[in-house]
Amino acid sequence: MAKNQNQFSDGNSQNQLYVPQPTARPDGFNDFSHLHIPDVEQSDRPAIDCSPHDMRDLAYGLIRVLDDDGKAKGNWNCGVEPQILLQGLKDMLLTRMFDERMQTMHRVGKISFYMKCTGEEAISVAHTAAINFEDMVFPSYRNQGILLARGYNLVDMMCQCLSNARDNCKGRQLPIMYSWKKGNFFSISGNLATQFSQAVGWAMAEAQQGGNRLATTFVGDGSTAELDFHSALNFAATYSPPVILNITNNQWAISSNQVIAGGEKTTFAARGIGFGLPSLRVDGNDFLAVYAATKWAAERARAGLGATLIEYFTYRVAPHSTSDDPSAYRPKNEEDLWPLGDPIERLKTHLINLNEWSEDQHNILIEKIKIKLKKSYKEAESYGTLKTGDRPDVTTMFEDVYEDMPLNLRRQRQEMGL
Ligand SMILES: Cc1ncc(C[n+]2csc(CCOP(=O)(O)OP(=O)(O)O)c2C)c(N)n1
Ligand SMILES: [Mg+2]
Repeated sequence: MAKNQNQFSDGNSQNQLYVPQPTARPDGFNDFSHLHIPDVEQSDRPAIDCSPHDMRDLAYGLIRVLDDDGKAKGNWNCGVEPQILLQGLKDMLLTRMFDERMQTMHRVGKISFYMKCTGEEAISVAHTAAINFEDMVFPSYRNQGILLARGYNLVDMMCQCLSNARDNCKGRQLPIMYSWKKGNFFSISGNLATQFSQAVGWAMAEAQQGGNRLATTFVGDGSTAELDFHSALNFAATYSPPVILNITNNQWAISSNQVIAGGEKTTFAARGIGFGLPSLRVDGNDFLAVYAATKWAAERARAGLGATLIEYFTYRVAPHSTSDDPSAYRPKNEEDLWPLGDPIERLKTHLINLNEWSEDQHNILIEKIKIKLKKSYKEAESYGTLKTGDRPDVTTMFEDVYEDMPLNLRRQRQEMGL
């Protein structure tokens, strides 16, 4: 390899350390023209029992259904009923507006932290539409769209972020680290990628017990560098449990570009090939493509054919969290140049083309969601905010982990005089 600006050495040895760099830094310009975006009609749709070896190209291409004019085309166009698409549009819009509302609540000091998923709404929402409510989700922290698409109570979601008296996590979790048992949504873990092995283990148990539910789990591009990700793939390939392993490649892991997690020389979907897993790379901003790929993986899992790895190619439009400032590490407005567009706008255009939707209906929906969010927030705030209201009782911090409290915890509680 020729020496270039990414290579570092102490000057005395032959060896050089290569450190990949993002395409552009804040003082530069990135229009993503280096990306290869294949035509919508280019990807084959294999049978669900296709051997992973015979479908390797799908890990390097990009499954797309919606073209630039909002028309559905190609082998992955599975003719989804308009009702499902309309519900998807509503859920994506609710997700985006929920995020905006909560971000504002952070700015005025009502919550301590927030994470938006702007630009990534189709991944959570279309995926949820393509599986069953009974299927078990092991999420990342950027999958609030799954909760909203499954109909989780808005007030409960807000109370978790407010860490108030109605917070079902009793103030023990960071805001946005939701948990919804009845919604088959496993508690979000702050330790990146642990959910991958948990999902595979859960799916192995489900298979062993002869159940027909599947597990689905999400990690980010950066989190694929964690060992849990690789051990999960190994177990998933070995035991063929009913699990969908999803990677959201939104190009960034806080300030580290996806090249630092190994995305420069291959795709994240291609990680599956070495393990013998069927692997798909999908346009994450295309609701219909996410839906079709998920359906394919779910059918495969339910037919007893095992796990599928899916990479969703997208862009993290918002900062990593309310603690982050992307202007320190990426060009301003890079998100506007993302070549795969905005998932909400793309589905909206498609539905307008089908005469199933209109600009007027869209604007009315926005107003309705605004009112619903305002009303829900008012109610949530009545249970307290970061600065006001009741907190869960301090004694509760010893509860809920063990059925019978072990001696060490009982002693600690006594030390507190309780
Ligand atoms: C094991 C572990 N290492 C590091 C962190 C700190 N951390 C939290 S989020 C994050 C970035 C993850 O990026 P990515 O996986 O791409 O997901 P995204 O935020 O883009 O959705 C890091 C490094 C953590 N929470 N857990
Ligand atoms: Mg990321």
